[in-house]
Amino acid sequence: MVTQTERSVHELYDDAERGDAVVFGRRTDASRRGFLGGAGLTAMGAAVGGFIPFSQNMPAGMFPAALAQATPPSGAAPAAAKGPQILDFPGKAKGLIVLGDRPLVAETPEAMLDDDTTPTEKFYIRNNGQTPAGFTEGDAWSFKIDGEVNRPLTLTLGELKAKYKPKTYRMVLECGGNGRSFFQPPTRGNQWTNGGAGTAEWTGVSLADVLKTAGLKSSAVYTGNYGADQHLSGDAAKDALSRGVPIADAIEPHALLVWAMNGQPLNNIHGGPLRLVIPGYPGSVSHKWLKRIWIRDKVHDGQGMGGTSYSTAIKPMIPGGKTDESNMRTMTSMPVRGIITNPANGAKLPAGTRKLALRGAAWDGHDGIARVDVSIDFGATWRPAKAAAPRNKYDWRRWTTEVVLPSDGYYEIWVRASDTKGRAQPHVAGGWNPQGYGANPMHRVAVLVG
Ligand SMILES: Nc1nc2c(c(=O)[nH]1)N[C@H]1C(S)=C(S)[C@@H](COP(=O)(O)O)O[C@H]1N2
Ligand SMILES: [Mo]
Repeated sequence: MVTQTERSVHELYDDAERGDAVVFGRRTDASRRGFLGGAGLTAMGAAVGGFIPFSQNMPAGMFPAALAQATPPSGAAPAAAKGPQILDFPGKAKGLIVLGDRPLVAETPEAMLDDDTTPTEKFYIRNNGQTPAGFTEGDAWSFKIDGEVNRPLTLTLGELKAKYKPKTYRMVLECGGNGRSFFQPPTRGNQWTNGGAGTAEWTGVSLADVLKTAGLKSSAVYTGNYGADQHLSGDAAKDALSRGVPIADAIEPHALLVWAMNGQPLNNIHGGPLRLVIPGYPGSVSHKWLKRIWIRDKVHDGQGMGGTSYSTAIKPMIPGGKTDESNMRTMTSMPVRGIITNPANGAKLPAGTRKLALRGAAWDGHDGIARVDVSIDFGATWRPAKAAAPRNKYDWRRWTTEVVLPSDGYYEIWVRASDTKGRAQPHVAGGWNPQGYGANPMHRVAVLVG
Protein backbone atom coordinates (compact mmCIF):
# COMPACT_ATOMS: atom_id res chain seq x y z
CA MET A 1 0.00 0.00 0.00
CA VAL A 2 1.16 3.49 -0.76
CA THR A 3 -0.19 6.14 1.50
CA GLN A 4 2.65 8.54 2.08
CA THR A 5 2.87 10.39 -1.19
CA GLU A 6 -0.05 12.79 -0.89
CA ARG A 7 2.12 15.23 1.07
CA SER A 8 5.24 17.26 0.43
CA VAL A 9 8.03 18.67 2.52
CA HIS A 10 6.53 22.14 2.13
CA GLU A 11 3.61 21.08 4.22
CA LEU A 12 5.89 21.36 7.25
CA TYR A 13 5.78 25.10 6.98
CA ASP A 14 2.99 27.54 6.48
CA ASP A 15 5.38 29.94 4.83
CA ALA A 16 8.76 29.52 3.24
CA GLU A 17 10.58 32.13 5.31
CA ARG A 18 9.46 30.46 8.47
CA GLY A 19 10.65 27.20 6.90
CA ASP A 20 14.09 28.75 6.48
CA ALA A 21 14.08 29.90 10.06
CA VAL A 22 13.14 26.46 11.33
CA VAL A 23 15.71 24.62 9.25
CA PHE A 24 18.59 27.08 9.18
CA GLY A 25 18.01 29.36 12.12
CA ARG A 26 16.84 32.93 12.05
CA ARG A 27 18.19 35.04 9.23
CA THR A 28 18.89 38.74 9.28
CA ASP A 29 16.87 41.33 7.39
CA ALA A 30 19.62 41.32 4.81
CA SER A 31 19.04 37.60 4.29
CA ARG A 32 15.49 38.33 3.18
CA ARG A 33 16.94 40.32 0.36
CA GLY A 34 18.91 37.28 -0.66
CA PHE A 35 22.05 37.32 1.48
CA LEU A 36 22.67 34.39 3.74
CA GLY A 37 25.40 35.08 6.26
CA GLY A 38 27.04 34.09 9.52
CA ALA A 39 25.55 31.21 11.44
CA GLY A 40 22.87 30.68 8.79
CA LEU A 41 25.46 30.12 6.11
CA THR A 42 27.44 27.69 8.24
CA ALA A 43 24.28 25.75 9.04
CA MET A 44 23.21 25.75 5.39
CA GLY A 45 26.65 24.55 4.27
CA ALA A 46 26.54 21.75 6.82
CA ALA A 47 23.02 20.79 5.73
CA VAL A 48 23.86 20.57 2.03
CA GLY A 49 27.23 18.94 2.65
CA GLY A 50 29.74 21.52 1.48
CA PHE A 51 30.93 25.08 1.00
CA ILE A 52 28.54 27.06 -1.20
CA PRO A 53 30.59 29.12 -3.69
CA PHE A 54 27.64 31.27 -4.82
CA SER A 55 25.98 31.53 -1.41
CA GLN A 56 25.67 35.31 -1.75
CA ASN A 57 23.05 34.72 -4.45
CA MET A 58 21.07 32.11 -2.59
CA PRO A 59 17.46 33.21 -2.38
CA ALA A 60 15.76 33.32 0.99
CA GLY A 61 12.63 31.25 1.24
CA MET A 62 13.75 28.66 -1.27
CA PHE A 63 14.61 25.17 -0.18
CA PRO A 64 18.05 24.03 -1.33
CA ALA A 65 17.54 21.42 -4.06
CA ALA A 66 19.66 18.96 -2.09
CA LEU A 67 17.19 19.02 0.77
CA ALA A 68 13.95 19.47 -1.16
CA GLN A 69 14.45 16.27 -3.10
CA ALA A 70 16.51 14.21 -0.67
CA THR A 71 13.76 14.61 1.91
CA PRO A 72 11.03 12.01 1.44
CA PRO A 73 7.85 13.65 0.14
CA SER A 74 6.08 13.42 3.45
CA GLY A 75 8.79 15.30 5.32
CA ALA A 76 8.72 14.43 8.99
CA ALA A 77 5.64 12.22 8.84
CA PRO A 78 6.25 8.68 10.16
CA ALA A 79 5.74 7.06 6.76
CA ALA A 80 8.81 8.95 5.52
CA ALA A 81 11.03 6.23 6.86
CA LYS A 82 9.86 4.00 4.02
CA GLY A 83 11.08 6.40 1.35
CA PRO A 84 9.76 6.34 -2.18
CA GLN A 85 8.31 3.08 -3.44
CA ILE A 86 10.02 1.72 -6.55
CA LEU A 87 7.68 0.31 -9.19
CA ASP A 88 7.83 -3.42 -9.79
CA PHE A 89 5.76 -4.03 -12.91
CA PRO A 90 6.22 -6.32 -15.93
CA GLY A 91 7.99 -4.54 -18.77
CA LYS A 92 8.94 -1.54 -16.65
CA ALA A 93 12.44 -0.44 -15.71
CA LYS A 94 13.51 -0.40 -12.06
CA GLY A 95 13.52 3.16 -10.82
CA LEU A 96 10.05 4.45 -11.68
CA ILE A 97 8.45 5.85 -8.53
CA VAL A 98 5.00 4.66 -7.47
CA LEU A 99 2.77 7.63 -6.62
CA GLY A 100 -0.27 5.47 -6.02
CA ASP A 101 -1.13 1.81 -6.46
CA ARG A 102 -4.91 2.02 -6.66
CA PRO A 103 -5.20 3.33 -9.31
CA LEU A 104 -1.69 2.57 -10.50
CA VAL A 105 0.33 5.74 -11.02
CA ALA A 106 4.11 5.88 -11.43
CA GLU A 107 6.46 8.65 -12.46
CA THR A 108 9.83 8.72 -14.16
CA PRO A 109 12.51 10.54 -12.15
CA GLU A 110 14.04 13.34 -14.22
CA ALA A 111 17.38 11.52 -14.49
CA MET A 112 15.59 8.57 -16.15
CA LEU A 113 14.28 10.87 -18.90
CA ASP A 114 17.81 11.11 -20.30
CA ASP A 115 17.11 9.25 -23.58
CA ASP A 116 16.33 11.21 -26.76
CA THR A 117 13.17 9.13 -27.07
CA THR A 118 11.72 7.80 -23.82
CA PRO A 119 11.88 3.99 -23.92
CA THR A 120 8.54 2.36 -23.19
CA GLU A 121 10.01 0.66 -20.12
CA LYS A 122 10.76 4.10 -18.63
CA PHE A 123 7.49 5.79 -19.63
CA TYR A 124 5.29 7.03 -16.78
CA ILE A 125 1.95 5.35 -16.02
CA ARG A 126 -1.25 7.13 -15.12
CA ASN A 127 -4.47 5.22 -14.59
CA ASN A 128 -7.66 6.66 -13.14
CA GLY A 129 -9.68 3.46 -12.96
CA GLN A 130 -8.93 -0.22 -12.68
CA THR A 131 -6.00 -1.47 -14.72
CA PRO A 132 -7.41 -3.82 -17.37
CA ALA A 133 -5.97 -7.32 -17.23
CA GLY A 134 -4.97 -7.14 -20.89
CA PHE A 135 -6.94 -7.42 -24.09
CA THR A 136 -6.49 -10.24 -26.57
CA GLU A 137 -8.53 -8.91 -29.53
CA GLY A 138 -5.51 -7.56 -31.42
CA ASP A 139 -6.60 -6.27 -34.84
CA ALA A 140 -10.19 -7.33 -34.07
CA TRP A 141 -10.39 -4.60 -31.40
CA SER A 142 -13.24 -2.28 -32.35
CA PHE A 143 -14.35 1.22 -31.46
CA LYS A 144 -17.13 3.48 -32.59
CA ILE A 145 -17.68 7.07 -33.57
CA ASP A 146 -21.20 8.40 -33.10
CA GLY A 147 -23.12 11.51 -32.13
CA GLU A 148 -22.98 14.56 -34.40
CA VAL A 149 -21.80 12.70 -37.51
CA ASN A 150 -23.56 11.83 -40.77
CA ARG A 151 -22.35 8.21 -40.81
CA PRO A 152 -21.81 6.64 -37.37
CA LEU A 153 -18.94 4.16 -37.67
CA THR A 154 -17.68 1.03 -36.02
CA LEU A 155 -14.15 0.22 -37.07
CA THR A 156 -11.72 -2.50 -36.12
CA LEU A 157 -8.06 -1.84 -35.56
CA GLY A 158 -7.38 -4.02 -38.63
CA GLU A 159 -9.59 -1.74 -40.76
CA LEU A 160 -7.87 1.34 -39.40
CA LYS A 161 -4.50 -0.04 -40.43
CA ALA A 162 -5.75 -1.06 -43.88
CA LYS A 163 -7.82 1.96 -44.85
CA TYR A 164 -5.89 4.96 -43.60
CA LYS A 165 -2.40 6.30 -44.05
CA PRO A 166 -0.25 5.57 -41.01
CA LYS A 167 1.96 8.26 -39.50
CA THR A 168 4.64 8.26 -36.85
CA TYR A 169 5.36 11.34 -34.77
CA ARG A 170 7.57 11.75 -31.74
CA MET A 171 5.39 13.62 -29.26
CA VAL A 172 5.28 14.47 -25.58
CA LEU A 173 2.56 12.97 -23.42
CA GLU A 174 2.28 14.75 -20.10
CA CYS A 175 -0.10 14.45 -17.20
CA GLY A 176 -2.03 17.63 -16.41
CA GLY A 177 -0.89 17.31 -12.81
CA ASN A 178 2.80 17.12 -13.66
CA GLY A 179 4.70 19.35 -11.19
CA ARG A 180 1.91 19.21 -8.61
CA SER A 181 4.31 18.51 -5.72
CA PHE A 182 5.78 22.01 -6.15
CA PHE A 183 2.57 23.77 -5.12
CA GLN A 184 2.41 25.40 -1.77
CA PRO A 185 0.16 24.82 0.04
CA PRO A 186 0.03 21.27 -1.32
CA THR A 187 -3.00 20.18 -3.31
CA ARG A 188 -4.57 16.76 -3.25
CA GLY A 189 -3.66 14.27 -5.93
CA ASN A 190 -0.62 12.46 -7.24
CA GLN A 191 2.47 14.33 -6.09
CA TRP A 192 4.31 14.42 -9.42
CA THR A 193 7.69 16.09 -9.56
CA ASN A 194 8.56 16.59 -13.26
CA GLY A 195 8.29 12.95 -14.26
CA GLY A 196 4.65 12.70 -15.29
CA ALA A 197 5.81 13.10 -18.86
CA GLY A 198 7.58 11.21 -21.59
CA THR A 199 8.25 11.47 -25.31
CA ALA A 200 7.62 8.44 -27.49
CA GLU A 201 7.26 7.68 -31.17
CA TRP A 202 3.55 7.17 -31.66
CA THR A 203 2.29 5.34 -34.75
CA GLY A 204 -1.30 5.50 -35.90
CA VAL A 205 -3.65 7.43 -38.13
CA SER A 206 -4.94 10.96 -37.89
CA LEU A 207 -8.25 11.12 -36.10
CA ALA A 208 -9.11 13.79 -38.69
CA ASP A 209 -9.01 11.20 -41.50
CA VAL A 210 -11.42 8.92 -39.68
CA LEU A 211 -13.73 11.78 -38.73
CA LYS A 212 -13.83 12.68 -42.42
CA THR A 213 -15.29 9.23 -43.17
CA ALA A 214 -17.85 9.71 -40.41
CA GLY A 215 -18.69 13.17 -41.71
CA LEU A 216 -18.88 15.82 -39.00
CA LYS A 217 -22.18 17.67 -38.82
CA SER A 218 -22.08 21.44 -38.48
CA SER A 219 -23.40 20.89 -34.96
CA ALA A 220 -20.19 19.07 -33.94
CA VAL A 221 -18.48 20.99 -31.13
CA TYR A 222 -16.47 18.63 -28.94
CA THR A 223 -15.37 15.03 -28.56
CA GLY A 224 -16.36 12.74 -25.69
CA ASN A 225 -13.75 10.00 -25.35
CA TYR A 226 -14.29 6.64 -23.69
CA GLY A 227 -11.94 3.80 -22.81
CA ALA A 228 -12.66 0.22 -21.77
CA ASP A 229 -11.30 0.53 -18.25
CA GLN A 230 -13.68 0.25 -15.31
CA HIS A 231 -14.30 2.81 -12.63
CA LEU A 232 -12.25 2.16 -9.48
CA SER A 233 -15.44 1.34 -7.58
CA GLY A 234 -16.29 -1.41 -10.05
CA ASP A 235 -19.67 0.30 -10.63
CA ALA A 236 -20.39 -0.35 -14.33
CA ALA A 237 -22.61 2.73 -14.52
CA LYS A 238 -19.60 4.98 -13.89
CA ASP A 239 -16.75 5.81 -16.26
CA ALA A 240 -13.15 5.75 -15.08
CA LEU A 241 -12.49 8.83 -17.18
CA SER A 242 -14.26 10.50 -20.09
CA ARG A 243 -12.75 13.68 -21.32
CA GLY A 244 -12.68 15.43 -24.69
CA VAL A 245 -11.37 18.29 -26.79
CA PRO A 246 -12.84 20.94 -29.09
CA ILE A 247 -13.25 19.66 -32.67
CA ALA A 248 -10.48 21.95 -33.94
CA ASP A 249 -7.98 20.08 -31.76
CA ALA A 250 -9.43 16.67 -32.62
CA ILE A 251 -8.83 17.31 -36.34
CA GLU A 252 -5.32 18.68 -35.88
CA PRO A 253 -3.26 16.23 -38.02
CA HIS A 254 -1.05 15.22 -35.05
CA ALA A 255 -4.04 13.97 -33.05
CA LEU A 256 -3.66 10.24 -33.60
CA LEU A 257 -5.43 6.93 -33.09
CA VAL A 258 -2.36 5.01 -31.94
CA TRP A 259 -1.55 1.29 -32.08
CA ALA A 260 2.25 1.35 -31.78
CA MET A 261 4.66 3.01 -29.36
CA ASN A 262 8.38 3.22 -30.13
CA GLY A 263 7.94 0.80 -33.03
CA GLN A 264 6.24 -1.93 -31.00
CA PRO A 265 2.56 -2.83 -30.68
CA LEU A 266 1.08 -0.61 -27.97
CA ASN A 267 1.23 -2.59 -24.72
CA ASN A 268 -1.68 -2.94 -22.34
CA ILE A 269 -0.55 -0.51 -19.67
CA HIS A 270 -0.19 2.29 -22.23
CA GLY A 271 -3.61 1.65 -23.75
CA GLY A 272 -3.16 -1.19 -26.22
CA PRO A 273 -4.56 -2.31 -28.55
CA LEU A 274 -5.69 1.27 -29.35
CA ARG A 275 -5.45 4.69 -27.74
CA LEU A 276 -5.73 8.34 -28.56
CA VAL A 277 -2.79 10.72 -28.43
CA ILE A 278 -3.93 14.32 -28.60
CA PRO A 279 -0.76 16.35 -28.10
CA GLY A 280 -0.36 19.66 -26.27
CA TYR A 281 -3.22 18.95 -23.89
CA PRO A 282 -3.11 17.35 -20.47
CA GLY A 283 -2.58 13.61 -21.05
CA SER A 284 -6.06 12.88 -19.71
CA VAL A 285 -7.68 13.57 -23.09
CA SER A 286 -5.53 10.83 -24.67
CA HIS A 287 -7.74 7.89 -23.85
CA LYS A 288 -6.28 4.44 -23.56
CA TRP A 289 -8.18 1.27 -24.54
CA LEU A 290 -10.28 3.47 -26.83
CA LYS A 291 -13.86 2.26 -27.34
CA ARG A 292 -15.88 5.27 -28.35
CA ILE A 293 -15.64 8.84 -29.55
CA TRP A 294 -18.98 10.53 -29.07
CA ILE A 295 -19.13 13.72 -31.11
CA ARG A 296 -20.98 16.22 -28.99
CA ASP A 297 -22.99 19.34 -29.84
CA LYS A 298 -21.71 21.01 -26.67
CA VAL A 299 -18.71 20.87 -24.40
CA HIS A 300 -18.39 17.27 -23.22
CA ASP A 301 -19.54 16.67 -19.65
CA GLY A 302 -18.05 13.24 -18.90
CA GLN A 303 -16.01 12.05 -15.94
CA GLY A 304 -13.14 14.51 -15.42
CA MET A 305 -14.80 17.47 -17.14
CA GLY A 306 -16.07 20.62 -15.42
CA GLY A 307 -15.79 21.88 -11.87
CA THR A 308 -12.18 22.02 -10.75
CA SER A 309 -11.12 18.96 -12.81
CA TYR A 310 -8.20 19.70 -15.13
CA SER A 311 -8.95 23.37 -14.56
CA THR A 312 -6.85 26.37 -13.63
CA ALA A 313 -7.96 29.69 -12.14
CA ILE A 314 -8.90 32.49 -14.55
CA LYS A 315 -8.25 35.24 -12.00
CA PRO A 316 -5.41 34.33 -9.61
CA MET A 317 -6.78 32.85 -6.42
CA ILE A 318 -5.42 32.90 -2.91
CA PRO A 319 -3.33 29.74 -2.53
CA GLY A 320 -5.36 27.41 -0.38
CA GLY A 321 -8.33 29.77 -0.56
CA LYS A 322 -11.98 29.10 -1.29
CA THR A 323 -12.85 28.04 -4.84
CA ASP A 324 -15.29 29.92 -7.01
CA GLU A 325 -16.12 27.44 -9.79
CA SER A 326 -17.07 30.24 -12.17
CA ASN A 327 -13.41 31.33 -11.95
CA MET A 328 -12.17 27.97 -13.27
CA ARG A 329 -11.22 27.23 -16.86
CA THR A 330 -10.48 23.82 -18.42
CA MET A 331 -6.80 23.48 -19.25
CA THR A 332 -6.22 23.26 -22.99
CA SER A 333 -2.44 23.49 -23.16
CA MET A 334 0.46 22.35 -21.02
CA PRO A 335 2.89 25.01 -19.80
CA VAL A 336 6.56 25.34 -20.72
CA ARG A 337 8.90 23.01 -18.81
CA GLY A 338 12.62 22.27 -18.89
CA ILE A 339 14.37 19.53 -16.97
CA ILE A 340 17.94 18.49 -16.30
CA THR A 341 18.33 14.80 -17.05
CA ASN A 342 22.07 14.59 -16.36
CA PRO A 343 23.54 14.93 -13.79
CA ALA A 344 20.97 13.56 -11.38
CA ASN A 345 20.01 15.56 -8.31
CA GLY A 346 22.47 14.87 -5.53
CA ALA A 347 25.33 13.88 -7.84
CA LYS A 348 28.73 13.77 -6.10
CA LEU A 349 31.67 14.62 -8.32
CA PRO A 350 35.38 14.15 -7.58
CA ALA A 351 37.29 17.05 -6.03
CA GLY A 352 38.82 19.24 -8.71
CA THR A 353 36.01 18.72 -11.24
CA ARG A 354 35.70 22.00 -13.13
CA LYS A 355 33.96 21.18 -16.41
CA LEU A 356 30.50 19.72 -16.14
CA ALA A 357 28.46 18.57 -19.13
CA LEU A 358 24.71 19.06 -18.74
CA ARG A 359 21.86 17.42 -20.62
CA GLY A 360 18.14 17.81 -20.50
CA ALA A 361 14.88 18.29 -22.31
CA ALA A 362 12.37 21.10 -22.75
CA TRP A 363 8.81 21.09 -24.04
CA ASP A 364 5.47 22.86 -23.84
CA GLY A 365 1.91 22.38 -25.03
CA HIS A 366 1.37 24.06 -28.38
CA ASP A 367 3.71 26.98 -28.98
CA GLY A 368 7.15 25.40 -29.10
CA ILE A 369 10.36 26.01 -27.17
CA ALA A 370 12.24 29.19 -28.04
CA ARG A 371 15.22 28.85 -25.71
CA VAL A 372 16.72 27.03 -22.78
CA ASP A 373 19.02 28.75 -20.26
CA VAL A 374 21.01 27.38 -17.36
CA SER A 375 22.46 28.95 -14.23
CA ILE A 376 25.01 27.62 -11.73
CA ASP A 377 24.86 30.64 -9.40
CA PHE A 378 21.27 30.59 -8.14
CA GLY A 379 19.99 32.56 -11.09
CA ALA A 380 22.36 35.55 -10.89
CA THR A 381 23.68 34.80 -14.38
CA TRP A 382 22.30 32.63 -17.16
CA ARG A 383 23.78 31.12 -20.29
CA PRO A 384 21.96 29.59 -23.22
CA ALA A 385 22.03 25.84 -23.78
CA LYS A 386 22.11 24.29 -27.22
CA ALA A 387 18.68 22.86 -28.01
CA ALA A 388 18.30 20.26 -30.77
CA ALA A 389 15.57 20.86 -33.33
CA PRO A 390 12.30 19.04 -32.68
CA ARG A 391 11.57 16.23 -35.17
CA ASN A 392 8.02 17.39 -35.62
CA LYS A 393 5.53 19.61 -33.89
CA TYR A 394 4.85 18.49 -30.26
CA ASP A 395 8.26 16.83 -29.97
CA TRP A 396 10.44 17.91 -27.06
CA ARG A 397 13.81 19.58 -27.60
CA ARG A 398 16.83 17.86 -26.13
CA TRP A 399 19.40 20.36 -24.87
CA THR A 400 23.07 20.20 -23.92
CA THR A 401 25.68 22.58 -22.60
CA GLU A 402 28.84 22.62 -20.51
CA VAL A 403 29.43 24.76 -17.45
CA VAL A 404 32.66 25.62 -15.65
CA LEU A 405 32.61 25.37 -11.86
CA PRO A 406 35.02 27.83 -10.21
CA SER A 407 35.89 25.62 -7.21
CA ASP A 408 34.83 22.59 -5.22
CA GLY A 409 31.61 22.95 -3.26
CA TYR A 410 27.84 22.77 -3.39
CA TYR A 411 26.16 23.97 -6.57
CA GLU A 412 22.67 24.04 -7.88
CA ILE A 413 22.17 23.72 -11.60
CA TRP A 414 19.02 25.53 -12.61
CA VAL A 415 17.30 25.27 -15.97
CA ARG A 416 14.73 27.67 -17.36
CA ALA A 417 12.95 27.01 -20.65
CA SER A 418 11.02 29.69 -22.57
CA ASP A 419 8.33 29.18 -25.17
CA THR A 420 7.88 31.08 -28.43
CA LYS A 421 5.35 33.38 -26.74
CA GLY A 422 8.07 34.55 -24.35
CA ARG A 423 6.72 32.66 -21.36
CA ALA A 424 9.45 31.27 -19.12
CA GLN A 425 9.33 28.96 -16.14
CA PRO A 426 8.87 30.78 -12.82
CA HIS A 427 11.16 30.36 -9.79
CA VAL A 428 8.35 28.84 -7.76
CA ALA A 429 5.05 27.30 -8.82
CA GLY A 430 2.49 30.00 -9.58
CA GLY A 431 -1.17 29.99 -10.50
CA TRP A 432 -2.22 27.89 -7.53
CA ASN A 433 -5.50 26.05 -8.18
CA PRO A 434 -7.45 23.57 -6.03
CA GLN A 435 -6.41 20.40 -7.83
CA GLY A 436 -2.86 21.49 -8.58
CA TYR A 437 -2.47 21.72 -12.35
CA GLY A 438 0.21 23.42 -14.40
CA ALA A 439 3.02 23.84 -11.86
CA ASN A 440 6.20 24.41 -13.88
CA PRO A 441 8.89 25.98 -11.70
CA MET A 442 12.47 25.82 -12.92
CA HIS A 443 14.05 22.45 -12.32
CA ARG A 444 17.04 22.50 -9.98
CA VAL A 445 19.57 19.80 -9.26
CA ALA A 446 22.11 19.81 -6.46
CA VAL A 447 25.68 18.86 -7.30
CA LEU A 448 28.46 18.41 -4.76
CA VAL A 449 32.05 18.69 -5.97
CA GLY A 450 34.71 17.27 -3.64
N1 LIG B 1 -8.97 4.86 -20.57
C1 LIG B 1 -8.14 5.68 -19.90
N2 LIG B 1 -7.33 6.48 -20.60
C2 LIG B 1 -6.47 7.31 -19.97
C3 LIG B 1 -6.40 7.35 -18.56
C4 LIG B 1 -7.27 6.47 -17.84
O1 LIG B 1 -7.27 6.45 -16.61
N3 LIG B 1 -8.11 5.66 -18.55
N4 LIG B 1 -5.54 8.22 -17.95
C5 LIG B 1 -5.19 9.42 -18.71
C6 LIG B 1 -4.17 10.23 -18.10
S1 LIG B 1 -4.67 11.19 -16.80
C7 LIG B 1 -2.90 10.31 -18.61
S2 LIG B 1 -1.80 11.43 -17.99
C8 LIG B 1 -2.47 9.41 -19.68
C9 LIG B 1 -1.29 8.57 -19.22
O2 LIG B 1 -0.89 7.68 -20.22
P1 LIG B 1 0.16 6.53 -19.92
O3 LIG B 1 -0.32 5.75 -18.73
O4 LIG B 1 0.27 5.74 -21.15
O5 LIG B 1 1.46 7.22 -19.58
O6 LIG B 1 -3.48 8.53 -20.11
C10 LIG B 1 -4.79 9.07 -20.14
N5 LIG B 1 -5.67 8.11 -20.72
MO1 LIG C 1 -3.00 12.67 -16.34
